[in-house]
Amino acid sequence: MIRRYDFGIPFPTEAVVLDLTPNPEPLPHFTKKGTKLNLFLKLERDTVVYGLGESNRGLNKRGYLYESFCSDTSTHTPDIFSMYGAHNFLLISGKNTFGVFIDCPEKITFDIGYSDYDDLKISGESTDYTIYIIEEDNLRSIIRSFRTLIGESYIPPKWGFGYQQSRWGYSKESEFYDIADQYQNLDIPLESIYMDIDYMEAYKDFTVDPSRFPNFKTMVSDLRSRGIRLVPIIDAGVKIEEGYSVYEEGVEHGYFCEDETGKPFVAAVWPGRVHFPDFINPAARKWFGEKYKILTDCGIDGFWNDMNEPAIFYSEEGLEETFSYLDSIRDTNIGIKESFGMREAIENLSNNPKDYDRFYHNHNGERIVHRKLHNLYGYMMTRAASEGLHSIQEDKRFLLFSRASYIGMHRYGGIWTGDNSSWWEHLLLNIKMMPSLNMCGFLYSGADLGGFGCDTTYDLMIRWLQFGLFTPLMRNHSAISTREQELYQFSSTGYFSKLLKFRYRLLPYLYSEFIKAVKCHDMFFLPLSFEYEHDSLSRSVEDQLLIGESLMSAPVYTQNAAGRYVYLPESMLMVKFDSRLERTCEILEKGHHFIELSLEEFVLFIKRNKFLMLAPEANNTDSLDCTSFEIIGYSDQTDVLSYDFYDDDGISSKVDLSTMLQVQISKKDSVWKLSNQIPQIKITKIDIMEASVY
Ligand code: MIG
Repeated sequence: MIRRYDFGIPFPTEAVVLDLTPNPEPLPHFTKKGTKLNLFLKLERDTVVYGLGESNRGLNKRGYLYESFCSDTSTHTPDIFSMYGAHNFLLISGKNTFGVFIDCPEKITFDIGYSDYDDLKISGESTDYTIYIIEEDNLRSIIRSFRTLIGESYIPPKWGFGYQQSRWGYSKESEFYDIADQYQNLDIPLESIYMDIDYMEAYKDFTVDPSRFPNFKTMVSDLRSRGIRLVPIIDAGVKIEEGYSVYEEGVEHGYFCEDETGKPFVAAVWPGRVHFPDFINPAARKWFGEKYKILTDCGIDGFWNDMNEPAIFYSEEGLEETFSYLDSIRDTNIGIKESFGMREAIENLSNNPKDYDRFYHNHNGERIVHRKLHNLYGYMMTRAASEGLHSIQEDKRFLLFSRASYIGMHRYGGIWTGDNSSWWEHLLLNIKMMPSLNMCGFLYSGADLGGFGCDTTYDLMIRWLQFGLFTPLMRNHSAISTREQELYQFSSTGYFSKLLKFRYRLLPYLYSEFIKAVKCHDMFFLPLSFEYEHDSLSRSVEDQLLIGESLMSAPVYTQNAAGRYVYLPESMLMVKFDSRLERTCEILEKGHHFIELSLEEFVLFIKRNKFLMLAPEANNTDSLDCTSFEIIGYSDQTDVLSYDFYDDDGISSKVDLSTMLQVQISKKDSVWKLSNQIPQIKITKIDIMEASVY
């Protein structure tokens, strides 16, 4: 059951797709004070609070403070409150179990047992918001219900599940060919190479620098014929430059955000001074979205949208304030106070929340200050891109993901989790964040594997990839001037080749589970507690995840580990892969186990009476054979096992579960065989471990 409560005059964020009538009764569960957002709830000692999508710290959010305020937070230390996304959904699991979604694009603070461990406080300045309360029988049904409310998640093309290579700094044609050569010469799979800001001419959106990319179209098609796609970045800010058509059209039609006086607002990002397209205005959205055609006409079919919180290096007003402060102390005897003051003045130039009070959106002729709509900006930019791409080719799926987001954007694109660092802590954060993102509708997602900031290390890269094997977006990305981390930069290229080929063996299962999760409003990554709700130990497990209906992953995420402890809520089949990706299987009983795993080993688990279909190895999705499978599984006192397998051409927009195949195997005369006729697929080998044998 979903109930809606309106307060003030909520802005139509279009976060939800169901048109519910507001409930006139008082808001249940919470104590509400005043007209500003101010909710209070007493928590039991063992209440677990899930949710908040892209946010810091644990899977259980209890004990800390979080802000929903899309922020360009370059260093994700444990003390930060906001990240790039604003996902105002909580799932409270205690004596009263329910979901709550606060649909409000302004900043919101979630004090989840931080000021007082037993209190939950949700507050904000806004007087206009909608609250949805979702109640169902169990945690997973609450999520399904919430996801029905917010609508079906974005589906990428199948190639979006391949292994992708990115780095800030690739800046000329020869570099892209070189990356492709290095991967292919070493037989390491590669699906795509990303084009970061350096491909543009002076960081101008929808341009390709002709001096560094003299034959761009040819390059795109050459690489494409080798199975590799290029994925360019698009930034939110549009360079102010006479003669640059995007700038001129934007000014002419009034498509940019305006300052107080009605002139296009000036801020600075990579190109220097820019204007921000007013993505709140549908006409501006349409205009900007159609610009993607400039690149799709060159053969591009994937994009990532960046800097759309929006990130600001400085505003004119901010510069003015900084310079006048510096001038004011120039002739003084600069002491401690001024010395710190100077540093602060410079630091406050970028991403200063004051700047969000300095520009305005046009909403049907009504001027609304940016701060009140802040969390919608990245959402509406990505919506513009999605609608634009759809209008370019309606029947085709494009790859699209964003940095900033709000619930609702999950219908238009995925997200990556921004500028993490090459720290072991961020591998763990990646693991914990995935199910939270899924709760909020963001299924197509992943972190910068190997870490974006700082220098990566060989062992971290390996452990991160071993987890990345399972994330829908599997992209290695790093910052300019950090240690290079393309997989050929390390010595054991043979291992990386094997490991990534295994990603392609898994890919049909991942894809099938992903699409089923989208269509059934379900999760792809699940915390153990969502499946084993009555197993109390499962409630505190945050470093193991269920992946679809058959698998559990238990990645190693600590330096120098010789293995790890794993908790099994029921008996499972342990499948351990060695450095050659050869496997050994063993049935393990419910309980705690220490699993030895040297650096080049990892483990996955198959649940009771489930199996996994593995495709043959491949180096990209073009050459991936999704019709021939090996089956590994675990049978506990049953002679029949089945799996609903979904597959399609991976590119057309129509995705329909009615084409799903039921793959059923059964045991006769102690041999497992496919029991139904499925002409579309071939099963080459069946390897089922039976509990009775154990
Ligand atoms: O201010 O385009 O998060 O992935 O490599 C940095 C350069 C801008 C931030 C993105 C990152 C990207 C980088 N960008």
